[in-house]
Amino acid sequence: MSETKFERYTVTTALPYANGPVHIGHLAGVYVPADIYVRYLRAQKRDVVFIGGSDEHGVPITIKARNEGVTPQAIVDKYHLMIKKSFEDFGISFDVYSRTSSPLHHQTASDFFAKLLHDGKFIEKSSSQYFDAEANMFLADRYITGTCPRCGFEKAYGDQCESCGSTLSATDLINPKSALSGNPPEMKETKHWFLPLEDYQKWLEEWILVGHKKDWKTNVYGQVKSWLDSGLQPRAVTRDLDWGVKVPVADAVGKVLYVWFDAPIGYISATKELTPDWEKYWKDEKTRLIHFIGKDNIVFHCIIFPAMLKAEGSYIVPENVPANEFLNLEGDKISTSRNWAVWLHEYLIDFPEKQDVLRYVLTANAPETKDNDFTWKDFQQRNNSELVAVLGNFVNRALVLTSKYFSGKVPPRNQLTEYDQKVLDELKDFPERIASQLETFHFREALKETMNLARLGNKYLADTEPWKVVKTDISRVETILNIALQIVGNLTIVGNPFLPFSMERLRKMVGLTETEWRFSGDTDILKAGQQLNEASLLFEQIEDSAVQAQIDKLAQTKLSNEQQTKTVEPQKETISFDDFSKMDLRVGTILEAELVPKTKKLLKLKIDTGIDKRTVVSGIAEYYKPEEIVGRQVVILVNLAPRPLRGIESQGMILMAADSKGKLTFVAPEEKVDEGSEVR
Ligand code: B3M
Ligand code: ZN
Repeated sequence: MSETKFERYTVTTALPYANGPVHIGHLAGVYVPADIYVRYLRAQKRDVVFIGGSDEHGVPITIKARNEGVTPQAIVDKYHLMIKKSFEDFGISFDVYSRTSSPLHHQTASDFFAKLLHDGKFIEKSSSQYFDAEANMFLADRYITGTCPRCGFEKAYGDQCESCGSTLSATDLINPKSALSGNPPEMKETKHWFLPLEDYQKWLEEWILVGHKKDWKTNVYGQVKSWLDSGLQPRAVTRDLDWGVKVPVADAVGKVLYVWFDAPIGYISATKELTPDWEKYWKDEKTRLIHFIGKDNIVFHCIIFPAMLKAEGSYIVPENVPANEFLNLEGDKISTSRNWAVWLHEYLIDFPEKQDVLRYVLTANAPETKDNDFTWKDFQQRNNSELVAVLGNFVNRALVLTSKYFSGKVPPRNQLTEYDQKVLDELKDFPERIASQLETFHFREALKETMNLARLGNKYLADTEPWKVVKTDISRVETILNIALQIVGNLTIVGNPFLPFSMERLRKMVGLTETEWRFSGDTDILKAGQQLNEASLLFEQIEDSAVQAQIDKLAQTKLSNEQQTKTVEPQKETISFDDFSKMDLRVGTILEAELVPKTKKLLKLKIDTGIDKRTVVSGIAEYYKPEEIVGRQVVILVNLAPRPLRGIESQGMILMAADSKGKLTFVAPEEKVDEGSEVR
């Protein structure tokens, strides 16, 4: 299993934004698979650099800093250290974990931009952008709020409405306001540099659509294809902002490189930080460049960054981008702002020494081809019935029996039965199969195969029953345990990329030091006569109470989120009693109700007001089904001037209570009263 074309590997992982801690979604999508891959490559003695770092620029960081009244640098310092430490503690074995606020990165990104500028690779364009005169600042989309044109939510952002989920552009917002001063922004001309992506369209099509149809994941390939099919456009690579890598042009005051321009260059700066010999990892065709990312980063890594690298001219482009889909948590999208996540640093405190359990669960359930769900019950189940019951149990039985019958010395292998031979043959095939899954980024499958090796061992012991045979045939027991121990020995190698902490402990128990892949498949990996060390349990049961505590913690989060999103409208202007009494409010009974044709929200109601029976059109169809409300009493404003709605004259208005999310519910008398009763 050797790859002839490539001499070395550059493996990068998406640089997490340093504005919050890392959660299980990041881990499952990017860092765990990348770490497994790199540990495997190292076991194959391939030349590999494993690159990570924090992405410390971009608007969300400046917003967080402003909200907390600190500098952006203070924000990124805090989270960079926190993220770096939790990766270390979790066994993500980066060769370098850098950061994009470092001077080396600023220099590298700035030089990269300058070279492209010098080579005429950019177009310069002026356009009108929102500007806050009081703050003297151009406004990034996130700095503008206003009413969503789609759903009417009043606190939508310039790039997105968090109420209805629509993607917006800042100029779509109704009544836009600057988040800085609260004033309506003005439009002002500003100049930016654009990378004309359309110039790279042909080349990208050749390289990816033709060249990588077979070896790239279908989710990645599909996204790239749809971008290319809709035609690439020039993309702005600079921004008006005071946080980031300064645009290296004399008159570009207050302008920085767009975060998505500088961040991927961070991979290069980090490699420079790691080794003076960095160029061979970036500029030699014999290097295999692999980007591990989540699906939301595909366009940046498969189109924009490659176009940048191509424009620069001296770099290689990625050979594969095995992007994952998303991991949800307990059926809900993971969200930093809603605190809906399992945070790595908290996991490490709540489950000390259980890094491998989480690594295992996130791999076994990895969102490789579709979004997947993490649940605490599944976490417990996979620990208890897979890690403990299969892997841990097998290893423990093999070691404990060896200790009991042979004082912990590896017994010799005597006469083999056909079954013994078959098991040994199967054992020999495992490493190759696991390797080929790992080479092609099928980490779930690779892990499943690894567990199947432990299953093979369990079944072998169950079938051969050494604990019974021991009474009659000790020589047979020697053979059985020798074979079981060969499986244990092999597990320490093939299991190491997935479960590095446990496999290190296991290696100590059996006295192995090597993790090199070439020692796997060896049916004499543990030599007869070799003394084993004392065995201890590899995995422990996780009790109900431990997962319940996590479930409770999430329930608490949900509760406090609900409370936080409840916003109360401020009180309106004072009115006189006369103003109030102009309204004629009556109790009526709904006689008939039907959906207004071709609408989703409107019901046409026939109401007995006591005064008459009249038609009212009401926007409540999302909350009430027509058949449910016939016979109900409601409060109706009867002297509202009639108005046509969808061609129907509405003669009054039903009173509804509306919460901050717009949910409507009837206001009605507590007990049945006569139609026409006044409300006052
Ligand atoms: N920080 C976005 C993200 O964390 C971004 C990745 C940069 S990779 C060069 O999803
Ligand atoms: Zn909306």
